[in-house]
Parts: sequence; C-alpha cells; structure tokens
Amino acid sequence: MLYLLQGIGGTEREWLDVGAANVVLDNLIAAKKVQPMIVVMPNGRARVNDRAEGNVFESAPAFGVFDQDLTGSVIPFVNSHYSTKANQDSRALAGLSMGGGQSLNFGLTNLDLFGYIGGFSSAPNTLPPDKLVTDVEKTKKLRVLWVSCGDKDGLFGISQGVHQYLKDKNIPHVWHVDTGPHDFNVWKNDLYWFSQQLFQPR
Ligand code: FER
Repeated sequence: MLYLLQGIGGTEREWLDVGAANVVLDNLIAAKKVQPMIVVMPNGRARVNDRAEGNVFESAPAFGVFDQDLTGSVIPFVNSHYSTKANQDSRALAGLSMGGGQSLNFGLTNLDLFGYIGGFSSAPNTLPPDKLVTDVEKTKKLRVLWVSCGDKDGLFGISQGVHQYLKDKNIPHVWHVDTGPHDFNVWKNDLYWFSQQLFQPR
C-alpha cells in the first residue's frame, strides 16, 4: 500500500485530477516496472472544512494534526477493509509539498509503520532534520527514503537541508533533484521513479 498525500492547494482528488497518478501507475504496471499496489489517497487537511478554498495557507495547522487520523483511523480502516499485507514492509508513505512534509514528519517518527518514505518538494511544515531523525540506526533500516525537489523550487533549501543531514549521519537515502519549479511535472516524475522502488522482492 502506498499512502499518497496532497499539497496545500489540493484535496484527496489532487493526485488523480492534476497528477494523473492512476495513469502513471497503470502504465508502469503494464510495463511490469512497478509492483501492483493499492494506493490510498486520504485528505491530509484534518478539519471539518477540508476543501482547498479561501486562503489555503490558513489550513496549514490542519495538515499538522493529520497523523492522528492516518495512524488512528485511515490505516486501521484500510487494514480491516482491504486485502492488504498489513506490515511495514508493505506500506509506503509519500506526498508532495505539505504532503511531503507530512510524510517525512509522520513517517520518520513512526518507523515501525512504514518501510518506504518519500518527501517530494517538502514544504515549511517539515520538521527540522534533528527532530525528524530521532533514531539514526532505525532510520538506516528503511527500505527507501526518498527526498526530492525541483531545482527551481523556492522551497529547495528545505529538502536540501534534510538531504545534507541524512548524508552527515550516513543514513542511506535517495536525493533526487529534478529540473523545474514547484509543480506537478516534478511530482509526476517523483511518483514515476519512487513507485518503481516500492515493494520489490528482497
Ligand atoms: C509555505 C509555503 C508553501 C507553507 C506551505 C507551503 C505552511 C505549501 C505548499 C504546497 O503544499 O504546495 O510557507 O507554509
């Protein structure tokens, strides 16, 4: 299962309507480049009005408390309602921008839940690297830790800071710098490459 999270301007539909995630993955499955997988796209804006309307930046705090929904409701629901392998080795968490920050924040502090974590062009909600990585040895055991950003993205320094910290601590990770700004061309590429690294036989 891949849990795939949206940005501050999106909802649970963003990866489908703007990112064509279903098309990207169906093509990769047809080409036998990815393992068939369930993709869960929950709305990461954890509040009553979870639409992306008005000043979307006002909803940033609602992204910060989504971990309670993710670990307390969404993952248990998926485990009990779908034919899944409910273990860390079969569970990935990734997202773009606010969702990238959420993936790093929630994933790296719940290392027993996720075997694969991807932060795509992560936003200022990303915790400082020394708060993200609380257990270096356990973090090293992740099957994939993916940190990426477009080279023309104003938020580049956030991902670069995470990469530098991981490098300093000798934590294996993918540092993927794409050509481009803060947009879906970059994030579709992230999905294209990241998904191919998921759930591969050891
Ligand atoms: C910010 C700049 C960008 C911020 C969030 C974003 C919470 C998120 C961008 C996105 O999700 O695309 O200062 O603060």
